[in-house]
Amino acid sequence: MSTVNIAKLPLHIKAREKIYPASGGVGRFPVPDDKVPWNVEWPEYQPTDFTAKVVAEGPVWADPEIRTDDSVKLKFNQRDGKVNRKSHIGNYEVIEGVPRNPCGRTGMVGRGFLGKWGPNHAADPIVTRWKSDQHGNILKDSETKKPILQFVAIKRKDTGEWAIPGGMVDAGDTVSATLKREFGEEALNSMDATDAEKKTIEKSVADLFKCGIEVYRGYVDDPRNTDNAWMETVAVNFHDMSGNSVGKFKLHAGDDAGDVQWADICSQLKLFASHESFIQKTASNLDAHW
Ligand code: RP5
Repeated sequence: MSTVNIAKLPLHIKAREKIYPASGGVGRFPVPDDKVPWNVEWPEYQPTDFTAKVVAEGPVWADPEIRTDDSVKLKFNQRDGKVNRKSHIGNYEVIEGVPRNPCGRTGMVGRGFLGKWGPNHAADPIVTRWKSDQHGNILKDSETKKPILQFVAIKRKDTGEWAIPGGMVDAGDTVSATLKREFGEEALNSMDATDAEKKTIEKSVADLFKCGIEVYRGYVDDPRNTDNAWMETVAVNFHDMSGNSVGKFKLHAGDDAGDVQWADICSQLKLFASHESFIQKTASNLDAHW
């Protein structure tokens, strides 16, 4: 695979946010737009070194500290046992044994809350249906005259933002298994349904997830990214065309209402990381209102 061509990647913004999420106020070294590319000389750059305690303690999902321990040999830019250290976007640089973010400076070194050095792979299931009234008529936007699409959105606990219910690909796991598992864990588990209803829902999900359309594969502008660890994802759209499958299930219920919902898709949406762009692409593929 070729080396990453940074000129083709969008400028990361959320990966440079002043305060690192859920860190209790850890700040990044401010990086202006023109200093993001690594090929711009910047001797004054002094990134914050931050690895969250939960990562440094060495849980199974995290790599060891490679900057101080020479005995650890991770195989970057390739499959390393059960861990996929290949990037979706090409070979990344490894400087003095440590991977370097292909999208440029973030104002922080170490891994923050990310477990892996280099790419941390995720999968994002975009489950959609047409918005309809109580008679089943599809609703259109009054200005664009295009049908309104809805997607299953969850509210993230770390940043409080709405997001696609994605998750990390576990070592040895596949993207397709992760898509289904994360949707089940993050969206369906919080539904107010009986066990029998849950069985029906699971069957509908299994059928719907048999054919999805890949919407995006690559780098995610995630607020947890650092100079040495970053998120990548594969986002796949599962559209319930008739609304009779997953689309007929009510999502928010119970006391915790609002944590999972069918959200209307339009250009005013504000979502976690790069999720807006995945949703916009989905709306465009289905010729829906944006
Ligand atoms: C984002 O982080 C991905 O697009 C995915 O939605 C998510 C995975 O992280 P966790 O939700 O498991 O924290 O970059």
